[in-house]
Amino acid sequence: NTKTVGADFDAVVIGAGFGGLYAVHKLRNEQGLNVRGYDSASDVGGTWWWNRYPGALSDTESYVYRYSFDKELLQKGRWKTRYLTQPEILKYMNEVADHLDLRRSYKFDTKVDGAHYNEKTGLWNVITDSGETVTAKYLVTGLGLLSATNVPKFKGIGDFKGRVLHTGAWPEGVDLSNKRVGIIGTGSTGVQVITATAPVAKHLTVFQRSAQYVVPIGNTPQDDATIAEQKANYDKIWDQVKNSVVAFGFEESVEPAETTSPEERERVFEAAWQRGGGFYFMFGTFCDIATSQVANDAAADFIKGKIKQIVKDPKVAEKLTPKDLYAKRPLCGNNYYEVYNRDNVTLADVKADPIAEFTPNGIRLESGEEHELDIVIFATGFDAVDGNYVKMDLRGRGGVTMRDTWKEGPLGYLGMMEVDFPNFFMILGPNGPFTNLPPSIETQVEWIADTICAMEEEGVQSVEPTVEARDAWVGTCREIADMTLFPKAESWIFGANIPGKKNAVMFYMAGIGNYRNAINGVKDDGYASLMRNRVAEKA
Ligand code: FAD
Ligand code: NA7
Repeated sequence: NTKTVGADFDAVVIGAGFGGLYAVHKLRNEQGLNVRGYDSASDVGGTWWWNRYPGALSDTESYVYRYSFDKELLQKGRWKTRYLTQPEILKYMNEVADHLDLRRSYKFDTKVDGAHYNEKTGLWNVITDSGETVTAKYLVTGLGLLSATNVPKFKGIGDFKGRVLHTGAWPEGVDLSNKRVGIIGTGSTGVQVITATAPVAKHLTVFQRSAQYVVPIGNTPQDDATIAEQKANYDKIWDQVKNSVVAFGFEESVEPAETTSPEERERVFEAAWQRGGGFYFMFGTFCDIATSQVANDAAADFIKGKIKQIVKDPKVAEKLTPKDLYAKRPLCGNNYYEVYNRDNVTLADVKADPIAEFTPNGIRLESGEEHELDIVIFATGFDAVDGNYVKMDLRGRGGVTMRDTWKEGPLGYLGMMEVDFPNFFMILGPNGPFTNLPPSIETQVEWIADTICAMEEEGVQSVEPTVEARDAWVGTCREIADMTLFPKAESWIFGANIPGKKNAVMFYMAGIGNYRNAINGVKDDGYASLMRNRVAEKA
């Protein structure tokens, strides 16, 4: 019962994370389209299928790290703590897939190697590594923006007798207890895996390239009364989230630190430190930490003071003290700096003394110092945002490749579309919102589903953005990003973590509320910024 004449499916959806699953639900269950899903993972979950490392959890609070649309599951749900751990999120996503009967549309353990648009048929040819090629009118990609693992190359790694693991492709059954463990990387993931490993490992060596600002996470148990209140106020909560900036469930501060007295700043920062939460510390305390040097210094100095107080060895404290701005993805952890007071933990500063090579027994630094290890964990992050897109052989009109279109950095219209790629819809593509992600994913999937619905109703054969609209959107994203301090810090947010990757704007940083207004404006305007080909006009 495919509606598109001559196609195997109306739509192919790649990915079975939050994005892909919701897209299959909207297009298949609500719009009656014939949909095929693919994921290279063996089951649903996306990020939460792959990232099973010890300590993995979401640092968005439990009641807003979920879909807003499914009230039935919400009423059944019971989260134990303020944040959900990886097994809890994976369980939730399995419940969603069961509840909406999504699995039957998927082929798992199947990677999509490429997708080519055929101008004659107006269909996408989707090529998989199982040897199957299928055709579909619409291609919806939920490939994940933090999904393509970044695995740095080190000399001698093949000689290492121990085990090497990446947090983003974590196998079942790894036992770190009583092992000599090395962890490379101290980003959001590193902080989680470090704090979880230190208490169980025989010895932990942390290889830190950049020191980080880490505030407490505050993962407290959630009592029944709090959960009952969250359930009762659900509509109000989501209304606030979807009209906010970072969509984390708290009201962003409107008070500037610049004009606040030092005593009051200290009081506000201390309260936020006690409360916990990385995004809260950056956006819930004052409104100008991400934009004003003075405010940023104030927040940074407060955290630096905490490091000095917490870490007993002044030399270690110095190594842990960041030298750059507080303008990367804000981090939080469970007694992170306290880890370095433990007798079984060593901090290796690999900015001062870089990793020279892996040896059969461990890692040798340039100074000659060798760390003997049984297991090395790469917490080295991801080729973020466009990584999975340029890995695939994606070809649009006239055979133009996505790799080529994005060779100077990823572009994208509204974070969802690209010029020369008709009927191609990305979930969390480049230049989408920088927020707690499930509400942004829902926002985008709903817009994509509405657009497809309008096309079907009006007999539109294909849509794609105009060059002018795409360039204007990318320009807007650049302008907004340049109003913040984020471009001045080196991180994955601008592609700085991958050697050779061009610095590019990759997010719309004006918040989810403004983003929703912008994309709904395009819809309300009758999609004037899109080129739409009608079947009748083609004939
Ligand atoms: P993903 O969940 O990444 O799913 C993408 C799927 O696409 C994957 O399963 C992948 O196998 C599949 N895929 C990709 N390419 C192909 C291909 N060519 N063929 C077949 N399948 C393919 N976000 C927050 O908002 N708050 C948090 O606290 C938070 N914590 C995080 C912690 C970790 C450790 C990580 C890695 C990410 C975190 N994120 C967090 C971001 C998280 O990725 C998103 O919240 C969300 O899960 C993204 O969902 P998605 O469906 O867009 O992509
Ligand atoms: P991040 O934030 O990119 O962190 C990766 C870490 O790995 C960071 O400390 C890097 O140091 C370090 N790194 C990367 N390559 C190397 C090499 N070659 N040598 C030494 N150290 C290295 O990734 P995460 O997984 O922690 O977090 C990404 C997002 O995913 C996060 O926002 C969560 O939402 C989940 P650097 O800072 O570049 O000096």
